[in-house]
Amino acid sequence: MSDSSSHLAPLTSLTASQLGELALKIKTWGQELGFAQVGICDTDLSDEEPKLQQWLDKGYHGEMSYMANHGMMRARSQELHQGTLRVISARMNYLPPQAGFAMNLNDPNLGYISRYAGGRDYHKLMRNRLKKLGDKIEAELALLGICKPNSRPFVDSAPILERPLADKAGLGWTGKHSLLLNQDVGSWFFLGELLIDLPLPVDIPVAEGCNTCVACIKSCPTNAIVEPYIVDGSRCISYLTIELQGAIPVEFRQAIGNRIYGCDDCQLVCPVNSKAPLTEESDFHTRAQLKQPQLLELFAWSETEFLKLTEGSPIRRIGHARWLRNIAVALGNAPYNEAIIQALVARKQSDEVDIMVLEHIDWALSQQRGKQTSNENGLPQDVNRKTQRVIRSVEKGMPRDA
Ligand code: B12
Ligand code: SF4
Ligand code: SF4
Repeated sequence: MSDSSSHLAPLTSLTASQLGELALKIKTWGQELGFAQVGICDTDLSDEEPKLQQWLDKGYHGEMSYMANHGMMRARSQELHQGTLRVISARMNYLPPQAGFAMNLNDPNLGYISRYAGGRDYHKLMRNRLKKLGDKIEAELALLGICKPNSRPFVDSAPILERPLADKAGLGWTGKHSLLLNQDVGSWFFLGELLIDLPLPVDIPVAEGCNTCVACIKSCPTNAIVEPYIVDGSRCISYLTIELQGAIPVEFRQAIGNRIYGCDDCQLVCPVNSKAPLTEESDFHTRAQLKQPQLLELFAWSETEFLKLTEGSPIRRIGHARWLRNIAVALGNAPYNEAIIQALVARKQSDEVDIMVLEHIDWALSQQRGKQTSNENGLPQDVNRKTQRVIRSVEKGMPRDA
């Protein structure tokens, strides 16, 4: 019995004009599947390899050992998925409606959760859509009598330099905060890729547009943007509250303020984000219980409640202990309040806290008691100044959400 695919012509039989038409269709299908933009680039990231190596040599990955594993494969998509000739890079907007940034950052009794994390986890949703894009390409080629291409979707799930690929594919430029941003839409988007063995025509990168602006560098609460375009991951609040397994170094605790899961400050002060569109995916809307949440309420969640209320959300992956650790730090940073002291003391008795969390609770208690005796209620001036600058720029630049 003959294999039906044996009647199909090889991929190499595609003409340049057929590949050009296919590239245009891929972009239209991408938008139909909910991506805001799709671009195409080749796999050559050899310019990035020495920069990635330097970043690792300086230890900027902290405890994120996955960043150092796999050698330079991260910059070599053709090694990650054999036969890859092109990367189809796609971005999806995630800014939820009623983000309420200013109100949230201004009230130290509320917990601030990065706006990418208040809804459903993006990984699965985007990977499924990229897989569908691959299916559409396959179906189109079948219509042309051409055999199946070899493609594979990725979203932050494998050793791959997503941001430099998206930069190369023309989706935006790399900002001084190291994220990708786009003149028309800002930076509130996720990235994902479809690796494919088709020699599609590539897109042209866009010119960098930060010019003389340094707002993100000046506003970063922990000075994690150590040079333009270079983030010391081990100082970033996103790392300290999400990636770091153990204790949060004391030197960063006050600067964390009320940010209990990730941080958006470098994007909040970015002038290019003033035009950012809201997401079209209701899955990325912030869940009711995570909108302007009271720290004391979140701190009272048992492990069972935490698991139930964060089901399907990226927050779940940090687990209950790190959740309590982060909230304890924020409670330590809140103004003196007897109810906070009582909640911290009560948590110490619960069997849900381990030694690591206990140490953070003790730190928070010492901060609260220090404020009780000194009548000083705020955080150090330099910490406050930066947060106030972020709040002012949200109020000025994003009136819709302030
Ligand atoms: C590890 C990681 C982190 C780490 C380290 C951050 C970092 N900047 O590397 C931590 C946990 C801190 C983090 C935080 C965040 N992350 Co993150 N993260 C990643 C991940 C998994 C890998 C990034 C990476 O490869 N880093 C390695 C370093 C070496 O790469 P790099 O920072 O881009 O460094 C390059 C530049 O320094 C450049 N360079 C050096 N010198 C110069 C000079 C010039 C002139 C230029 C132009 C460039 C340049 O060369 C280096 C190598 O390419 C990617 C997903 C992925 N698989 O790619 C998501 C990703 C980058 N993160 C993302 C997001 C959304 C965030 C947060 C906003 C989340 C939050 N709200 O808390 C923050 C933002 C912090 C920040 N300013 O970077 C998105 C970014 C989307 C976008 N619009 O760009 C990604 C792409 C995930 C996704 N699939 O959407 N993240
Ligand atoms: S996410 Fe926050 S801590 Fe991290 S680089 Fe941006 S401003 Fe700094
Ligand atoms: S804040 Fe300024 S320097 Fe930073 S990414 Fe935005 S435009 Fe570039």
